[in-house]
Amino acid sequence: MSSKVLIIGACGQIGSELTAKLREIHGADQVVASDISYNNLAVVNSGLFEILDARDYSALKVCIEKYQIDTIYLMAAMLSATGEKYPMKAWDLNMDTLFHVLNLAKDGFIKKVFWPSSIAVFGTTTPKENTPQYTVMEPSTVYGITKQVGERWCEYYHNRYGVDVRSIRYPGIISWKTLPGGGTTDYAVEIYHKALSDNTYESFLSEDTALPMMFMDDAVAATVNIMQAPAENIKIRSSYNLSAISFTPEQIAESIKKQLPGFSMTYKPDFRQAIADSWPKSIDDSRAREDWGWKHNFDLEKMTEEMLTNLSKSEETVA
Ligand code: VAH
Repeated sequence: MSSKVLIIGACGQIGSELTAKLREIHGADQVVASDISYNNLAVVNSGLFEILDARDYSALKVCIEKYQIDTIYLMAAMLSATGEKYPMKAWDLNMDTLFHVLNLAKDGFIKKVFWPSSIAVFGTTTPKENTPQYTVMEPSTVYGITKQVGERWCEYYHNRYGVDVRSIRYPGIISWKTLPGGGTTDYAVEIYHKALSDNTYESFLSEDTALPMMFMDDAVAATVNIMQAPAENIKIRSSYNLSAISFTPEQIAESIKKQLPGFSMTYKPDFRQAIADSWPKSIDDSRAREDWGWKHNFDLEKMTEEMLTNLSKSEETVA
């Protein structure tokens, strides 16, 4: 029986673009997209799709057996800002789904797992510049705590049960196809939409808040690369640091002004400022580059051009 891929959380910001890429690589009939609702019709209508709540172990197992799934990308999670509003829901969603998938792998129902961690695993006591792969990790958000604990469990299931689980610590991800939801780095997506619609944007982070960021195409490429790498090359089974660019709201605003000279920015930090202040400014991802050949393609200027060009086209389409 041919192998099949299941993406959990396929309608989300990363899940939706990862689904498109995996359908391109494996063929649409080899990829099952799933989510708790049909809230991304591009994903739903372009291949196999299932309504699936991965907190329900039995439902997840039925889906795996129905399609003979052997690889799972677990992209469902409650992100940092929303997680602070609903701590126990964030813990339940982020941890229950991970345990179900790891146990299905341990028990031989699936062969391979991708699970996203985040630079949110780092906290205020972590070195902020060029944050190393191994360092102090005292996350102060529920989201970051779930990612830190999740990394420990991934490494444990690999070492104890031989589970082939692979993970990367995503920075903030910027994309134009699907809006993000509930993240602290979401300002870096909203700003492009507002630049085109209003020619101004009020940032909920202060102008000098540098954060590690990445354009979606690089994030999807990294995800595919780590999953296609030979198992022996994946020497870190907690999660790999990953980075591409680091910028502040002021710097992204300057990048936009080069293409939209009339654009203006204002700043009104909210509760997400404290979350951002607890995270690194830049990341050392040399181990990902050494072990499985990671390299990024998008710098800030190239990302801004890509975002404004595609959003303008999509808004023209909408108009
Ligand atoms: C968030 N976009 O803002 C996510 C990400 C590093 C940030 O994990 O919560």
